Amino acid sequence: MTDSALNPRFPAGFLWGAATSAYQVEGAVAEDGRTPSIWDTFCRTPGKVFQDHTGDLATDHYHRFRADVRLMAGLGLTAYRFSVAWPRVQPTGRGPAVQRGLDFYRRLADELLAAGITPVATLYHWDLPQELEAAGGWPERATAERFAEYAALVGDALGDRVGQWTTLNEPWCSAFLGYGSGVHAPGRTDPVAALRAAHHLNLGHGLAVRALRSALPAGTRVSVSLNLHAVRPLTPSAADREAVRRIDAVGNRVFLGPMLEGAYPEDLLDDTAHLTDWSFVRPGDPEAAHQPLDWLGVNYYTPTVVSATPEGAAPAREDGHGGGPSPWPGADAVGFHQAAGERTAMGWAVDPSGLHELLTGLARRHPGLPLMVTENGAAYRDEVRPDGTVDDPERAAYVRAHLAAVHRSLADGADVRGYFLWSLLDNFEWAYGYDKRFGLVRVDYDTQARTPKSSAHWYGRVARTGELHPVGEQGTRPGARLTIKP
Ligand code: IFM
Repeated sequence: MTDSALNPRFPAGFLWGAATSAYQVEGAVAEDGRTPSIWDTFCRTPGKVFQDHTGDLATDHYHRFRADVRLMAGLGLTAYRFSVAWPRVQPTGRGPAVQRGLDFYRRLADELLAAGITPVATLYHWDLPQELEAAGGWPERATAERFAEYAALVGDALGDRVGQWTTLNEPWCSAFLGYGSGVHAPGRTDPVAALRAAHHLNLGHGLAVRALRSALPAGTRVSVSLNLHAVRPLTPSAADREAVRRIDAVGNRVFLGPMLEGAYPEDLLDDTAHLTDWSFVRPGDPEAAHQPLDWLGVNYYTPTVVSATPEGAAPAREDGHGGGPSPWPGADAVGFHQAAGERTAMGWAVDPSGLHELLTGLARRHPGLPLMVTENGAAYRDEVRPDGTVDDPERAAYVRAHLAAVHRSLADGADVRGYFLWSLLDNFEWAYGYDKRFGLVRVDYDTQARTPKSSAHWYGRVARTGELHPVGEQGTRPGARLTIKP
């Protein structure tokens, strides 16, 4: 048997992508009319971000996108998922669009199409215009309405070039890390504001899907990307299984319920009844959030292990900094634990079975709904060798194991259409600043030189062949070993 007969093979047309988001890579925060987002403000609040790092320059993708597209093409990637910066195209969050801002995304999409790479645009990856936060932010209904107007503007401008869209990236983080635990912008710590934000993100998603559908040509695919939690009990006890139910409600079904089924789960309403009566949900809202989707984006990194009591457990926060208010309204008594085994530099356990569990679970509950892994990847402490190269077999092994889980999910009936590795480039990792590197491509932050790591060459080979080669079988392509210097 040849090697290739042993390698799992993915279906023809499977999208092999990498992902980024605007604030994490673009830089150029004050160019061409862009105004501050909540992340610009948060980064300037002392103590919120590692060493007070900011996204001011990030990876300078705004100016270097052509070289970055060449890198992707050189590797053999077939899709690129990027996000549109709301404060770049509609600086105050209302009113007409700024053409210079939209032009950047037009040029980016054109460059991708010319290189044979499918553009996948995310409308919102956490960079709310600061003016909208000043007016109340996501806890206010008006923000959902503004989001739909923004979606229409972007859809009108890019619909002729971009055929795949996702409305929100990880609304759980926007609502519960942004307004609950406060470890993300805007840094508020109010559980009721977090629940209100979750609802207005659900509503904003639904209104934006409608707005996109009327702005986009027929056949355009529209979706949302959720960071779903593969929740497991620490022990088989009934109490720990009850903790799983609570976290599944406020971690997953708070979005899956309205978006895919048109209703909030009754148990979530009961768990949080001591905090709010949910009267901010108006009649017809859950139905408005429930719009037909062409696929569902799943972002997955590590499982979530919970117990009935917090004793001996890590604080109920996902960012690993410890302490502080909980991002889980109605689940104060739940303890969080690290899954056993190897960890990434984020301290997250490596466990691809969680991805299989999510994909096959969704396929069972929502038959006929195509799925896309819109994020998966790992931060490691990469070392640059004296010759400037980076060998990161642990990242390739992480990705390979998760791709094997995707392959098993396909065999088990999940209709998975593509995989987007997080991330194309080392970039601004939110509260961790530039301390954590998720990239396939090393970025030297002093010079902005890009160097594909060994994982990039390995992943490129997988993308070019559609086969899950063993780690270490890199294969090369002209240009793929290139270091792009500033
Ligand atoms: O960097 C983030 C991304 O912005 C959203 N999903 C998780 C990634 C890694 O933490």
